Amino acid sequence: MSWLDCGGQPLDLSQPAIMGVLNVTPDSFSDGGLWVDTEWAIAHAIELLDEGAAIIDIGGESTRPGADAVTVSEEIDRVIPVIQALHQACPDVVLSIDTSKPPVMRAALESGARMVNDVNALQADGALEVVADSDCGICLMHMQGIPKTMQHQPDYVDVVTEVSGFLGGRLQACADAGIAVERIVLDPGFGFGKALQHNLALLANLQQLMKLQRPLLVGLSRKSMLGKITGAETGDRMVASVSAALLAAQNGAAILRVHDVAATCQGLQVWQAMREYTQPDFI
Ligand code: 8Y7
Repeated sequence: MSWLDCGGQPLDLSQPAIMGVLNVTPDSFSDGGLWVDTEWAIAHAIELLDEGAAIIDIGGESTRPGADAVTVSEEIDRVIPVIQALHQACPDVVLSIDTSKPPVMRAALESGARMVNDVNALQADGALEVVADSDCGICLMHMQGIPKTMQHQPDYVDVVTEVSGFLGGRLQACADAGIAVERIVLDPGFGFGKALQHNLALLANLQQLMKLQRPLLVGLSRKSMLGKITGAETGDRMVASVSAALLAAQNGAAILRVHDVAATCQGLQVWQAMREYTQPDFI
């Protein structure tokens, strides 16, 4: 369980790996569309890699609460030039395509992406087939509802059991489609149709999701739950984000999806030093 098969190459997960967020959207909620230009996107990706990211997650459609959908061609026009250029500049880096649209997945995989990050867990028509036809890594995320309305009234009887049940079902759907389990990582989907108490229940009980026997990816970076807890605005949540990432790592998360890569790496170094001291056999 300490590696993920991404495009035929193992991604080491014996220590938590950092997935750096690269938004190529004009309306993305925390970067405010700073990185819309291809050249700037590439420069930012290289910065994230230098800071310690193992994966770059490239997204062309904002999934922030209330965001409008974009068309397939618009999304392709935004992300494909960035993926092609990054693949050429850094062929060994794991590039992840953040999309729910099968044609965008296919175009990205053909351009060098080695992972699909789907907040819709491959439920779109044809999505399972695109991933089954390739050898990419795949992140299956839980969401209740759709981005436009998901935060209106999140509703669960037992959020941890329900998220776990959903992810188990999608794991089975992948197995039925012929996708090797070694390629799959699971994500509870913090903030995707979840109130603060649901997010906290999931963070505190990540171990329960580990019973599905797949590595966990978590995205807590700059999210509104951190704003609710601290009162800090989106651009001022780095300390809260790093703290949340460390708590997730402590509770078993294998991949941390973050905006502030350097700060998260620094936090992880402290956590790892303590872990190596207390559990030398664990390394
Ligand atoms: C997540 C994500 C976002 C997450 C995975 C944001 C695309 C909102 N959050 N993908 N995407 N997990 N797998 O805050 O938590 O960046 S978008």
